[in-house]
Amino acid sequence: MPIAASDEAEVIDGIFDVMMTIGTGLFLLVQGILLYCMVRFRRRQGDTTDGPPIEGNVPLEILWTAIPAVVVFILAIYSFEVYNTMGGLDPHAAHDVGLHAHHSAPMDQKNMLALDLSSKDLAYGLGVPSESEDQVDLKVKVNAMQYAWIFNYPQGGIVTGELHVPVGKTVELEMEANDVIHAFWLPEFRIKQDVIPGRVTELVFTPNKVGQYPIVCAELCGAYHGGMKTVLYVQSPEDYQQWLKDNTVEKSESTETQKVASASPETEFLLPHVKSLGLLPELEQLHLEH
Ligand SMILES: [Cu+2]
Repeated sequence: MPIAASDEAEVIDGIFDVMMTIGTGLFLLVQGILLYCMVRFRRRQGDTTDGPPIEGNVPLEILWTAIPAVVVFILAIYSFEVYNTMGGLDPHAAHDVGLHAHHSAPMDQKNMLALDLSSKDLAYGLGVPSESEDQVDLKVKVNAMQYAWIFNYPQGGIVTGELHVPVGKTVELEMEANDVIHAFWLPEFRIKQDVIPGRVTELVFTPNKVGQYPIVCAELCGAYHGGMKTVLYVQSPEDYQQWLKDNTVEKSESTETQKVASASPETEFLLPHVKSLGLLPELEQLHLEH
């Protein structure tokens, strides 16, 4: 397994360990009995008789039905508990999310209607568990498109192709796709969520180790699906503040020169997409005025 770099990863690894232990135990038990029987009941030299005609054994059949049934029942309760602990039953209502308002790309009537209707529905994904003390410290909007991830920070007008988050803080991603279904997958955090056009999904997680982790698209989304990956930087609070400061768009700067944060050659190509999708609120305003 890759390292467990979030609080959620530890919960998931807990259930994985339990399943692995049960599976290994059953494997050894079954193979052990098999090997024992091969030796104990082997044909002896000179024995040409038939074996006893056994046509079934009710107690034995009850036993080997009951054991898996109990195992499955325990795992069902345990996994439901894990899902609940991770906030699977507590996603926010999509109408708080407000992602829909930012669409300025040309869109036909049918799509418009679909967006309107979906805004009344619940978001899917992982929220903050209602009984937990945690609060969301940082919200980031995520747009998925063939074949890139775009992250939109509420503070500082930051739009970036890489995700930066501070360690130990609870992060909420509000995700929507611009074209087809994608899936946001963080292997080191053990979480994955579909990202769907016209519908907001969310993920809440708390990174607990500073480092760089891959963000991978886990839903076959087209010819270059395999290249749809980027990096999650989990930073110390100081480094994160510094990154925010370095990338905050100056208020005085003209909207035309607004930059994609940390515009490396790799992310620079996103700029025209970001503009045409109206991801920058100021830009949206500009369109309305004309
Ligand atoms: Cu994709």
